[in-house]
Amino acid sequence: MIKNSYLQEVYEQVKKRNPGESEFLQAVEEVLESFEAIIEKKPEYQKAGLIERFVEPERFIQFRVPWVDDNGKVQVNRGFRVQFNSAIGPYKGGLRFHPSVSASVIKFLGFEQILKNSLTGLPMGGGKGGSDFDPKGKSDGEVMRFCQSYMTELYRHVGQFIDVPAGDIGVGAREIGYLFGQLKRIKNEFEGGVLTGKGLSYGGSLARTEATGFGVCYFAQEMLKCMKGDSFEGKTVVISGSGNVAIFACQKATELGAKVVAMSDSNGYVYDADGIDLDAIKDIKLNKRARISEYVSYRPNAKYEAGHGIWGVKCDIAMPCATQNDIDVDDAEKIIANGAMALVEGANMPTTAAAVAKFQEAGLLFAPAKAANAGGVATSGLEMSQNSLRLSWTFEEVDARLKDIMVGIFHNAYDASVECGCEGNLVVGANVAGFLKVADAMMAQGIV
Ligand code: NDP
Ligand code: 2IT
Repeated sequence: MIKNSYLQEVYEQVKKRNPGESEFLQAVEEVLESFEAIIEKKPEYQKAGLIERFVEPERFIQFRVPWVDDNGKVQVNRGFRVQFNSAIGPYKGGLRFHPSVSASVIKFLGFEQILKNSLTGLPMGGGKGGSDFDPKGKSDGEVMRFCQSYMTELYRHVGQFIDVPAGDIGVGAREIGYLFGQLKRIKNEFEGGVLTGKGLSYGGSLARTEATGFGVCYFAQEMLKCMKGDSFEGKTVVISGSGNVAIFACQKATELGAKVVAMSDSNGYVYDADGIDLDAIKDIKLNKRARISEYVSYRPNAKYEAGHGIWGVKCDIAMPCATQNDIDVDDAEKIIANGAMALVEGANMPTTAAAVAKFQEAGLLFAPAKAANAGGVATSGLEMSQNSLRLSWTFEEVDARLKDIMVGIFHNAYDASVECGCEGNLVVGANVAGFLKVADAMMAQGIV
């Protein structure tokens, strides 16, 4: 519930302008609620129409993506890119290929990205894009033709100083390669820093693949240490998803001494009391692009259950790393009843607003996505730095920078929560800390 009348008015306008866009409205409402903590101390923001401008994308692009499938049939998908805010740097954010992608999903992700990118301390504005294309079950040739068609429109809107896409759900190294190849061909230019998440042979950064999942754990590690004097050592962890973020969160949590006992995909979850065998998951998901149900053929003692029951598995630390609104109030109640101490968001907005409130009431440590999963885009920023320098850093060097950035984000968010009078509320802390830098830049640049 937003109480400040200026923020309320802005939110009413957002609702009117974006009818039915539930994910976007959910993200905006949470952020505006956090701004209650600062808005009365900053009357200049209202005078400059700052919040009205902040919630309206600078540009929203929607386009047709026609391509021909392996049967010779013409398929048409919808492509999007939102260029939300360029106050502190070129637009930056991933591309998502998933049938659920809509204007609302892209706008919520782009909006969150503004604050996340600001928290990294690197000069990146906020953007996001994607398509309702479903890569599942498509041949390599189909994925390539789709990517080429998508880039045949997107190329006019991107550039290392304009807008720099990367991966997200359904977009990994294969897709980035096809997108880069087509962009280079159209522009007749090898512009390294125009996409991130590139392969290592053509300008990618070591540790970018691992960065989001590793970063989630570095953030959680600092949070556990500073807020509870604790660590991952001996903890039981449940991770939803089994994609890029989930896999490397599992790897790092295990390296830090935890036991991950369950992982999932959109069909169901596996439970392995001995700890997830990550080589098996990597083989199933990265090599075979198959379903997680196959895990039981690698580990006969493990159990597979179809459906969404993963949050009923007892754990100390829950890490949703799949998609938005994965954890609702029922799931939250199960996690709390099972005695968990922390909820760490690896995916973007994986917890419904009502579920977040439950966790906070129950006193769990709560690490919000835009802080906890910022390691991916931070390392994309480091990839851009290396592209500009025409140099490559070692894995250890990139990983060390990533770790420093994640520790820094925790402390910025925590300190902001203290300044806002709600010590330990990292939702408010991350929103406010991310926003103040963007707001300062927007104020300095006039009414644009
Ligand atoms: P991937 O495509 O690699 O993996 C996505 C995983 O989530 C898969 O296991 C997938 O299952 C599952 N999933 C996707 N949609 C749904 C759904 N509707 N219901 C249930 N499960 C679903 O994506 P990433 O790992 O890259 O992304 C995961 C999350 O992390 C997203 O929220 C993304 O925005 C966020 N993120 C990603 C970053 C990155 O660098 N890649 C950076 C920061 C955040 P299935 O295979 O069955 O579809
Ligand atoms: O949600 C995210 O931060 C990402 N998908 C990563 C974006 C990026 O530009 O690396």
